[in-house]
Amino acid sequence: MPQSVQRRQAASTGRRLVRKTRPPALLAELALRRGFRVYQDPLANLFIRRDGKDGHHPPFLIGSHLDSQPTGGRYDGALGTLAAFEVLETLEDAGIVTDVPIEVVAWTNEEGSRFAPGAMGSMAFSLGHIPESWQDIQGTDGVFWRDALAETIAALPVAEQRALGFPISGYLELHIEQGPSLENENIPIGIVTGVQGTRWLEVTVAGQAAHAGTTQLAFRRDPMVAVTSALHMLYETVMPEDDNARLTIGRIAALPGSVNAIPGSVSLTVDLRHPLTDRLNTIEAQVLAAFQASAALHGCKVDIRKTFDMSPAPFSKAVIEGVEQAAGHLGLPSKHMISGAFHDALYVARVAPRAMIFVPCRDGLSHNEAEYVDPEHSVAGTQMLFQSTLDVLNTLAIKQ
Ligand code: HGY
Ligand code: MN
Ligand code: MN
Repeated sequence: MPQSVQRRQAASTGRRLVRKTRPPALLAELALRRGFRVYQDPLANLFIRRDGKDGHHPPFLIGSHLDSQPTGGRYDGALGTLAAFEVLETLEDAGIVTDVPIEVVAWTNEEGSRFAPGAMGSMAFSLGHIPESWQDIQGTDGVFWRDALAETIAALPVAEQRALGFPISGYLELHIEQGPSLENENIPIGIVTGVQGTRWLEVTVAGQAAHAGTTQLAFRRDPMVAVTSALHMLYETVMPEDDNARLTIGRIAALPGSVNAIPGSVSLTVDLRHPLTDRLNTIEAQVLAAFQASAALHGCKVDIRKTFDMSPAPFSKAVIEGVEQAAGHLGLPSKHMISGAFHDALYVARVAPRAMIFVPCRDGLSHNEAEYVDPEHSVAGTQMLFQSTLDVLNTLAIKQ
């Protein structure tokens, strides 16, 4: 059958496949067609394995995540996961047999938007167990995490089950920068040397629900007043006073949420970021003090829960060297940089040598449906992931 007909048939099968399956199942299906092994662990982390000569050597992992944000884009996580699969296919097509197995990984719940904390898949993988406290986690939609996890695992019967956490020889992740610096400097490749720290707080200020029309100021215990004055103070100080600090209130809700009732309580999320742990500690203390003082002033009570605490972490010198070599081999301009976003590579950092590769995204926009990557940057990033995988196996002195 002529190649052109084969290609047309493969394309139409691919389109049919895409219409009917969810991303993990689609990726698993494509992997099985190529003869790769597909595994899933108790956190629904998805692994696609291409064996090497020495099947007993811990695999080298490349990948990212497939989950997204409520108004997420098409590249955050997906680019790194699909590029990793492309690397596996290219090794297969080129008949390159690495000594060590190479596995593509798609980590579960990197975003943490529906179920906090983020990076649950890579966190549990690095811990080697599922934290007991996770059994009670409820999503923003009220669904229990444990039920959503069971459903996700059941939705991929083609995957072989494997234990949570196993030795790996290294990890590389391609990701969009999610910021403007590469695009502004017209540099196609970022060599990521570390990730800043992240903390999430859930704040609930409780006052007294009352009638909006009949309750004079002196009789109000209005949590919305307490919250807005605390936020005003924090917005005026945290980021204006420290260029590296990030403070974001992404979710806020007033209960009972009636137009003519003073709220009984106001709940909100706080996302704090900084490259330095002691600055994160100072800013977190500032946030707590602001809400406590403002709640007391307005006759309210405040409850603050920390739902995520990801310390800043550097990436590995040997892996960074491999990525630098790859940029040299490919003649691609690059620059070292710290990641403003957190990534699964941060938790993998606890169990293996690792680094990341960034490519620009238009206007630095991410966590937005307008997220976009020029095709030339997707290609450059994927070539970098391929070449870096081979070069890093060298710099980590892992036989190829
Ligand atoms: O929030 C983050 O930094 C990541 O994009 N999930
Ligand atoms: Mn991501
Ligand atoms: Mn993201």
